[in-house]
Amino acid sequence: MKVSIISDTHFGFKWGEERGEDPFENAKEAFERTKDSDLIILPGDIFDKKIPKQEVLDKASEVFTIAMEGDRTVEADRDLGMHGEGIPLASIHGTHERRPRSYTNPIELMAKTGHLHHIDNDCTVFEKDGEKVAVHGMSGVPERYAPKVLEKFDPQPKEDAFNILVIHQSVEGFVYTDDNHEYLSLEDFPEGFDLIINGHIHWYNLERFPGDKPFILPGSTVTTQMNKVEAEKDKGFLTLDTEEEELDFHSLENPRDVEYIEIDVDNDPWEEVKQEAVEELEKLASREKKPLVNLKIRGETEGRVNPRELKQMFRDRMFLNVNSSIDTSGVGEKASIQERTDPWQKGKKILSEKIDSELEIEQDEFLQLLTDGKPDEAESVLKEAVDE
Ligand SMILES: [Mn+2]
Repeated sequence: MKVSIISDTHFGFKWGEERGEDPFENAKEAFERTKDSDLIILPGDIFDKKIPKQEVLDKASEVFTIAMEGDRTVEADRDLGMHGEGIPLASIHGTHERRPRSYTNPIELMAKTGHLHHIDNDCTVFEKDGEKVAVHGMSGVPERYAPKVLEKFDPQPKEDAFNILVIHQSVEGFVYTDDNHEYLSLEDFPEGFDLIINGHIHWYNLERFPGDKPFILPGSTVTTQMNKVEAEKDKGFLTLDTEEEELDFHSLENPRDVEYIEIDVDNDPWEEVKQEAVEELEKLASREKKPLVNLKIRGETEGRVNPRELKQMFRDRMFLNVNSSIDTSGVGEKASIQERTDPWQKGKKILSEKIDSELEIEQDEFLQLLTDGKPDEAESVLKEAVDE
């Protein structure tokens, strides 16, 4: 069976801005180039926001339609509802789409309207000419719950099938920094799967396939963060031939380039440093699509670094990010900056400090209910936790 994997398309990312079309353009190419698939797997973060704008849903449905116009060559072991035509899109929802239980997330909505098939802590078996592919899906959950949710889900490989487990989490060894999170680790995954696909992490990595724990990262189709690891790897999608056990990465033909420049300085005057930066930046300034450029100035300069001056100079030719003091290669540090400024994160932190650590409540859900003006429902979540 020919299975394609398209992950983290992030529809709605930078919506309304110059880069707002990037997620759609990139995903369209991936969908067009996988029209000969029997099955397409979407490992989450298909949308960038849990409540996408109508225009984003509208444009996303156009992308899904590309697959729905393909040939249905497989049969499923369950009723796929309105998603009855074309190449089945087997999707989990990611951390960006996740909403509390009583709310509808965009993947659920798209499943109800027949645009895709949602697999949530469940398994659907697809069959073509006697060959079976079992897709087991665990949607994204807050990291610290992931080991428990996976244990409870306890997916078991189906006999006589090619078994694929699809998740959307941080996994130890595949995240930038250790910021005291409890992550899933490779040992947590059950044995016997032919392939474990993890969305969420935006650069591809196929090194562990084949193997005992064939854990792979398809990466995203669009750049959402300017960090070094992401800059070094292409954006694209995967194709899998389940009979030949062949897995291939395909680079997108025309994505926006990401460049990372580092300049080391040792108390040099800013004017000199600027000159060097301009020379480097000029080399990247005539691309068809304005590239994303991360300029890092390492060390002290004599006189103040003036990033605005550089940004202004290149504003029509690139998206420039100048970094002179904070290392953006580590997400941990980024997260700590966010923590200081994002009221949602701040609220969550206070909440988690105040709530007894023994209480197993989903703080995202609890906070969402409170901010949505539903204190009664929030209270019942809390009561449920106390009763347990
Ligand atoms: Mn993502």
